[in-house]
Amino acid sequence: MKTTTFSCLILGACALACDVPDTSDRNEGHDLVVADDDARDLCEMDDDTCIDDFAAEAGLQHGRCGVHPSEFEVAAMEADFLHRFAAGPSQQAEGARAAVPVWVHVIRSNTGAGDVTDNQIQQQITLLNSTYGPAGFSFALAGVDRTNNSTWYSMGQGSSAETQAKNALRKGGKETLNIYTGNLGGGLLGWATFPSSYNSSPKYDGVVVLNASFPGGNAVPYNLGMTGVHEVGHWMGLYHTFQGGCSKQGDLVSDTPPEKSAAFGCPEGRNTCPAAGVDPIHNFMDYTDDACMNNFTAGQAERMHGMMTTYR
Ligand SMILES: [Ca+2]
Ligand SMILES: [Ca+2]
Ligand SMILES: [Zn+2]
Repeated sequence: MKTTTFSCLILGACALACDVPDTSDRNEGHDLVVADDDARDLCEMDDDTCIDDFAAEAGLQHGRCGVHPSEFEVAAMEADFLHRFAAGPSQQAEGARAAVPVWVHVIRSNTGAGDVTDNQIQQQITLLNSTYGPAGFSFALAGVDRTNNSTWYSMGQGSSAETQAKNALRKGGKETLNIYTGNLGGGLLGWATFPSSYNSSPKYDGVVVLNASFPGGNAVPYNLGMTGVHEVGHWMGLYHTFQGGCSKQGDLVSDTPPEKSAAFGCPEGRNTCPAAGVDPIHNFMDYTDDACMNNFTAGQAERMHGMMTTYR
């Protein structure tokens, strides 16, 4: 375990500072330029709670979703966001935004196995509209393409297959949501890039979703399309509700009660942090079953609007 100093440039950025074990690959999904060595040195010496939170988060590396930024990466993203947000919106004023254009890239095996039907895709778009509508967002299908490539079909997060597929298939600019489907490696249901990584890696921008998680797929209990909803949440700038564990900063959204670790199933009344409020197990940004998820909070909606006007 090493100790270095992490400078607090941004309000709240150091709330999670701790020393954590020297593990690698905590997060491979984005393109922030941060030194791995700096990512770990963040807790008060012997702060067991802090260290436990980190361990819990690291243990979820291969859970429902592959998006697990370290606290250092979160701090870097928040710094970039606050800096750009202060400079004013890059895009349309709030309220004037058109529906988010959506390209769906269905990747199948060499023999064409693993298709996602047009009907399933339409159901996924409908679900995005019903789940994000209350937050003030809408989505419109811009196009669908289908590619047979067994290597891409079984892509893992951060793999060269992922890079190749995205370089070949991505459509549109920063405003366009690109969804890639396949039978993903690592047992993951999906992963996504954050808005702040678009500038440095535009071709990499987008979400990757397990084909069987689309509405009507066979990934029970994750086959109602909520993986798509969840991953798009990351694409629009949201963290998991359990980001940062019980720490004060948490997921950078004030009206989602802190949660020590991901919730699975639908554990009604779960309460893992001393702070007020039961765990937000019905939130789209937790890990619960699709049928258990039903909301974004007002704070999450506000954060997404800030992210979208700043980056997209
Ligand atoms: Ca919160
Ligand atoms: Ca609580
Ligand atoms: Zn996630």
